[in-house]
Amino acid sequence: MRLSRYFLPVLKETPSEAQIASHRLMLRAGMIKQATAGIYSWLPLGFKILRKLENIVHEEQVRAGHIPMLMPTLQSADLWRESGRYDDYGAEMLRITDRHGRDMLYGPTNEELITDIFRSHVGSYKDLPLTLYHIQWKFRDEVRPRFGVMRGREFFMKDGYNFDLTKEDALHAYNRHMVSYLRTYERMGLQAIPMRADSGPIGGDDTHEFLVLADTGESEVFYDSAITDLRLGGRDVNYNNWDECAEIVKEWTTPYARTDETHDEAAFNAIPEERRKTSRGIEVGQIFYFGTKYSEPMGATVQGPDGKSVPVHMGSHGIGVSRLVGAIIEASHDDKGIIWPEGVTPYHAGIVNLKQGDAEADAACEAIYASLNAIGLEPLYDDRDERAGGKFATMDLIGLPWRITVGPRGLKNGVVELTSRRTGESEELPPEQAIAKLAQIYAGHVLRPSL
Ligand code: P5A
Repeated sequence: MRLSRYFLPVLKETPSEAQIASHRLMLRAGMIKQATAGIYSWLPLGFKILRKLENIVHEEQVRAGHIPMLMPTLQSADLWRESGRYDDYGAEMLRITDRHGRDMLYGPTNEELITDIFRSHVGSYKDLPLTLYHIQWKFRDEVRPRFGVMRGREFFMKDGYNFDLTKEDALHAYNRHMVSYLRTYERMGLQAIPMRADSGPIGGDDTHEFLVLADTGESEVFYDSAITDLRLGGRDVNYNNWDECAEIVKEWTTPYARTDETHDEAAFNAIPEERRKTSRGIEVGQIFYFGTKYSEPMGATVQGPDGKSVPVHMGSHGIGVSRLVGAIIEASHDDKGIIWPEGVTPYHAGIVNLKQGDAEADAACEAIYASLNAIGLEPLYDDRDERAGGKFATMDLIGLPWRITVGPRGLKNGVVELTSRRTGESEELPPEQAIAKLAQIYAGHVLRPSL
């Protein structure tokens, strides 16, 4: 992409309404624009990152054997009356009446709708286990939408639902989801810690939230610092191996880690003092096992091997995809702007032409631009006729992890400058070597042509 032809409305001033770094930086970097309280338009740069995160979520879900589909945003109130949640859900549910006077709602979650699909089409235990998921907009009329996309009213969520014959099968689905979520966050360059939590309006006894530690998080969390040393390291998990999944879950859930809702002071105090940590956290996902809470009232049953009809065991699993954009920025920024991890960066490298209009500099930039594209990387070329300082400031603000700076002085010696956004360190290299280095850096990442 050439910056002169892109739509990147960066702001010079810090918007006064933004209280936390991610909100401020998303507005300044031209990623989002508020449409109305808690509802945002995703401008091209923000949209590109949202799609990248969505792709990673899809890939990890499909890898775990879960099946993608798409349900609508608007739902009929009737299904929610069947489960008993229409009245329970309260003011957070946006209720709408259509022209025929029918009660509708903008879905805050999809347990009812998916249970209706299941009961309409599945009748035998032989069709189990089954996990369906989608990534779709949700609406919750939050009392205090704030912090930009972190607590929006409209937000983008991956929600998955497992259907199993027995509790034991459903607990494997729970473990499988926990492991797939750990892999997902890790690919996004994040450490999200599973913490025992409260199930709230979704229900059930077994639930873990995934929290990214950050001072600006809305939840208070208590944990054993030993948990922050754990890594999956991209481990290629075999999801059909129940023991392998259970072992990973055990490793990640044994150290104490809880949100304030389930915090147990006595258990916390049993940890050696130097490992006892209290912090704030951003909830980027939550998984639930709730047994037959929905299948029983809604009649989602299957015929078991003995011919008897039994309600299925279910769980649901959510990832806050739009919230993750803010969470990654909270975890990775500095005074100058965002610092995208390589796995999610909207463009792999920026190209800054220090002397636009200079035949040699322009030609060198064009050649680098073409070479990066040819190896499947997406460069963002700042080809505007602007001062170098302004170009650097924009690149730093939008946070591409690597920048290639091209100027007549370097070209005289046959070199360009390759700079890391994270460390600020620069190296002078011939253009081919800079390209080869970027190819190496991104070798472990899936490079898909993205929007
Ligand atoms: C699990 C999937 C559920 O809704 N039903 C289907 C279950 N869980 S949840 O914890 O309530 O939400 C899942 C994740 O969605 C994100 N999230 C939000 N993101 C932005 N703004 C909001 N107002 C908001 N509310 C929830 C969180 O990341 C949460 O973990």
